[in-house]
Amino acid sequence: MNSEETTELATLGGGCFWCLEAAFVQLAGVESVVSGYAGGSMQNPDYRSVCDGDSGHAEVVQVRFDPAVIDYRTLLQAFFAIHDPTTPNRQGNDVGTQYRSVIFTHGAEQENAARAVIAELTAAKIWSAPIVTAVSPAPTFWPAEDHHQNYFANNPDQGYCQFVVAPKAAKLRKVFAGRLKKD
Ligand code: MHO
Repeated sequence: MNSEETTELATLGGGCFWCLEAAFVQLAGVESVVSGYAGGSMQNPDYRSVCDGDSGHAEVVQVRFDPAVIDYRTLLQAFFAIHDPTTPNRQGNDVGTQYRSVIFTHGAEQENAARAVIAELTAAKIWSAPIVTAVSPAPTFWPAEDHHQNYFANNPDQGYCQFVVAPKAAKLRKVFAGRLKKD
Protein backbone atom coordinates (compact mmCIF):
# COMPACT_ATOMS: atom_id res chain seq x y z
CA MET A 1 0.00 0.00 0.00
CA ASN A 2 1.37 3.41 -0.83
CA SER A 3 0.81 6.36 1.42
CA GLU A 4 -2.04 7.76 -0.69
CA GLU A 5 -4.13 4.74 0.24
CA THR A 6 -3.53 4.96 3.98
CA THR A 7 -3.69 8.73 4.36
CA GLU A 8 -6.38 11.40 4.03
CA LEU A 9 -6.44 15.01 2.93
CA ALA A 10 -7.73 17.97 4.92
CA THR A 11 -8.09 21.39 3.29
CA LEU A 12 -8.38 24.30 5.67
CA GLY A 13 -8.39 28.09 5.42
CA GLY A 14 -7.82 30.21 8.52
CA GLY A 15 -5.90 33.28 7.43
CA CYS A 16 -2.37 33.50 6.12
CA PHE A 17 -1.25 30.07 4.94
CA TRP A 18 2.27 30.55 6.29
CA CYS A 19 0.74 30.35 9.78
CA LEU A 20 -1.32 27.24 9.23
CA GLU A 21 1.53 25.41 7.57
CA ALA A 22 4.01 26.28 10.34
CA ALA A 23 1.55 25.00 12.94
CA PHE A 24 0.35 21.80 11.28
CA VAL A 25 3.77 20.47 10.21
CA GLN A 26 4.61 20.02 13.87
CA LEU A 27 1.92 17.42 14.52
CA ALA A 28 2.66 13.71 14.56
CA GLY A 29 0.69 11.99 11.83
CA VAL A 30 0.90 14.97 9.48
CA GLU A 31 2.86 13.76 6.47
CA SER A 32 2.85 16.92 4.38
CA VAL A 33 1.38 20.40 4.26
CA VAL A 34 1.06 22.35 1.03
CA SER A 35 0.10 26.03 0.98
CA GLY A 36 -2.27 27.02 -1.79
CA TYR A 37 -5.49 28.61 -2.93
CA ALA A 38 -9.05 27.27 -3.15
CA GLY A 39 -12.63 28.32 -3.29
CA GLY A 40 -12.48 30.99 -5.98
CA SER A 41 -13.23 31.02 -9.66
CA MET A 42 -9.86 32.06 -11.09
CA GLN A 43 -7.85 29.33 -12.83
CA ASN A 44 -4.14 29.09 -12.00
CA PRO A 45 -4.28 31.83 -9.36
CA ASP A 46 -1.10 33.51 -8.23
CA TYR A 47 -0.33 35.16 -4.89
CA ARG A 48 -0.74 38.69 -6.20
CA SER A 49 -4.24 38.03 -7.58
CA VAL A 50 -5.29 36.31 -4.37
CA CYS A 51 -3.92 39.16 -2.24
CA ASP A 52 -5.78 41.71 -4.33
CA GLY A 53 -8.91 39.91 -3.15
CA ASP A 54 -10.42 39.61 -6.65
CA SER A 55 -9.78 35.92 -7.32
CA GLY A 56 -12.36 34.68 -4.82
CA HIS A 57 -9.83 32.18 -3.48
CA ALA A 58 -8.99 31.65 0.16
CA GLU A 59 -5.44 31.00 1.30
CA VAL A 60 -5.56 27.38 2.47
CA VAL A 61 -3.33 24.52 3.44
CA GLN A 62 -3.77 21.01 2.18
CA VAL A 63 -2.71 18.60 4.89
CA ARG A 64 -1.97 14.94 4.18
CA PHE A 65 -2.35 12.98 7.41
CA ASP A 66 -2.37 9.43 8.67
CA PRO A 67 -5.72 8.90 10.41
CA ALA A 68 -4.22 6.01 12.38
CA VAL A 69 -1.98 8.57 14.13
CA ILE A 70 -4.08 11.74 14.15
CA ASP A 71 -7.77 11.81 13.36
CA TYR A 72 -9.60 14.51 11.45
CA ARG A 73 -11.36 15.84 14.54
CA THR A 74 -8.04 16.40 16.28
CA LEU A 75 -6.76 18.25 13.22
CA LEU A 76 -9.84 20.44 13.37
CA GLN A 77 -9.26 21.12 17.05
CA ALA A 78 -5.73 22.23 16.16
CA PHE A 79 -7.17 24.41 13.39
CA PHE A 80 -9.51 26.13 15.86
CA ALA A 81 -6.67 26.59 18.37
CA ILE A 82 -4.55 28.60 15.94
CA HIS A 83 -7.02 30.95 14.32
CA ASP A 84 -10.01 33.08 15.27
CA PRO A 85 -13.12 31.59 13.63
CA THR A 86 -15.33 34.52 14.65
CA THR A 87 -13.90 37.29 12.46
CA PRO A 88 -15.45 37.28 8.96
CA ASN A 89 -12.83 37.64 6.21
CA ARG A 90 -10.19 38.60 8.72
CA GLN A 91 -7.38 37.26 10.90
CA GLY A 92 -5.86 40.02 12.99
CA ASN A 93 -4.45 42.66 10.68
CA ASP A 94 -4.97 40.50 7.60
CA VAL A 95 -8.27 41.55 6.06
CA GLY A 96 -9.97 40.27 2.90
CA THR A 97 -11.96 37.29 1.65
CA GLN A 98 -8.67 35.41 1.08
CA TYR A 99 -8.36 35.23 4.88
CA ARG A 100 -11.81 33.73 5.50
CA SER A 101 -12.26 30.82 7.87
CA VAL A 102 -13.27 27.77 5.87
CA ILE A 103 -13.22 23.99 6.08
CA PHE A 104 -13.20 22.39 2.63
CA THR A 105 -14.37 18.85 3.26
CA HIS A 106 -13.30 15.69 1.46
CA GLY A 107 -16.41 13.51 1.79
CA ALA A 108 -19.46 13.24 4.03
CA GLU A 109 -17.56 11.95 7.04
CA GLN A 110 -15.37 15.04 7.14
CA GLU A 111 -18.41 17.25 6.68
CA ASN A 112 -20.20 15.61 9.62
CA ALA A 113 -17.08 15.88 11.77
CA ALA A 114 -16.63 19.56 10.88
CA ARG A 115 -20.22 20.42 11.74
CA ALA A 116 -20.00 18.43 14.98
CA VAL A 117 -16.78 20.14 16.11
CA ILE A 118 -18.26 23.58 15.35
CA ALA A 119 -21.40 22.68 17.34
CA GLU A 120 -19.26 21.48 20.27
CA LEU A 121 -17.13 24.64 20.28
CA THR A 122 -20.26 26.77 20.05
CA ALA A 123 -21.84 24.94 22.99
CA ALA A 124 -18.63 25.31 25.00
CA LYS A 125 -18.77 29.10 24.42
CA ILE A 126 -15.04 29.30 23.72
CA TRP A 127 -15.55 32.61 21.93
CA SER A 128 -18.07 35.31 22.76
CA ALA A 129 -18.91 35.91 19.09
CA PRO A 130 -20.47 33.29 16.79
CA ILE A 131 -18.25 30.96 14.74
CA VAL A 132 -18.41 32.03 11.08
CA THR A 133 -16.32 29.17 9.65
CA ALA A 134 -17.82 27.95 6.36
CA VAL A 135 -18.05 24.22 5.65
CA SER A 136 -18.18 23.23 2.00
CA PRO A 137 -17.01 20.47 -0.33
CA ALA A 138 -13.35 20.75 -1.36
CA PRO A 139 -13.03 22.48 -4.74
CA THR A 140 -9.91 22.46 -6.93
CA PHE A 141 -6.78 23.08 -4.88
CA TRP A 142 -4.14 25.26 -6.51
CA PRO A 143 -0.72 24.91 -4.89
CA ALA A 144 0.95 28.25 -4.19
CA GLU A 145 4.26 29.34 -5.64
CA ASP A 146 7.35 27.47 -4.41
CA HIS A 147 8.59 30.31 -2.26
CA HIS A 148 5.38 30.15 -0.20
CA GLN A 149 6.08 26.52 0.73
CA ASN A 150 7.91 26.01 4.05
CA TYR A 151 7.82 29.78 4.31
CA PHE A 152 8.26 29.98 8.07
CA ALA A 153 11.06 27.41 8.13
CA ASN A 154 12.87 29.29 5.36
CA ASN A 155 12.21 32.83 6.62
CA PRO A 156 12.17 32.68 10.44
CA ASP A 157 13.65 36.17 10.81
CA GLN A 158 11.11 37.93 8.60
CA GLY A 159 9.02 40.36 10.69
CA TYR A 160 5.61 38.82 10.04
CA CYS A 161 7.03 35.38 10.79
CA GLN A 162 8.40 36.56 14.13
CA PHE A 163 5.33 38.44 15.24
CA VAL A 164 2.41 36.50 13.73
CA VAL A 165 3.50 33.03 12.59
CA ALA A 166 5.82 32.08 15.45
CA PRO A 167 3.25 32.69 18.24
CA LYS A 168 0.70 30.50 16.43
CA ALA A 169 3.21 27.69 15.96
CA ALA A 170 4.13 28.04 19.64
CA LYS A 171 0.50 27.97 20.75
CA LEU A 172 -0.03 24.72 18.91
CA ARG A 173 3.04 23.19 20.57
CA LYS A 174 1.67 24.20 23.95
CA VAL A 175 -1.90 23.00 23.44
CA PHE A 176 -0.92 19.80 21.59
CA ALA A 177 2.29 19.06 23.50
CA GLY A 178 1.53 15.36 23.60
CA ARG A 179 0.96 15.07 19.86
CA LEU A 180 4.09 16.60 18.37
CA LYS A 181 6.54 14.92 16.02
CA LYS A 182 9.49 13.53 17.90
CA ASP A 183 12.47 14.54 15.79
N1 MHO B 1 -0.02 40.58 5.70
C1 MHO B 1 0.90 39.53 5.39
C2 MHO B 1 0.16 38.32 4.91
C3 MHO B 1 0.97 37.22 4.43
S1 MHO B 1 0.05 35.92 4.05
C4 MHO B 1 0.85 34.79 3.21
C5 MHO B 1 1.90 40.00 4.38
O1 MHO B 1 1.49 40.65 3.42
O2 MHO B 1 3.06 39.72 4.54
O3 MHO B 1 -1.14 36.27 3.36
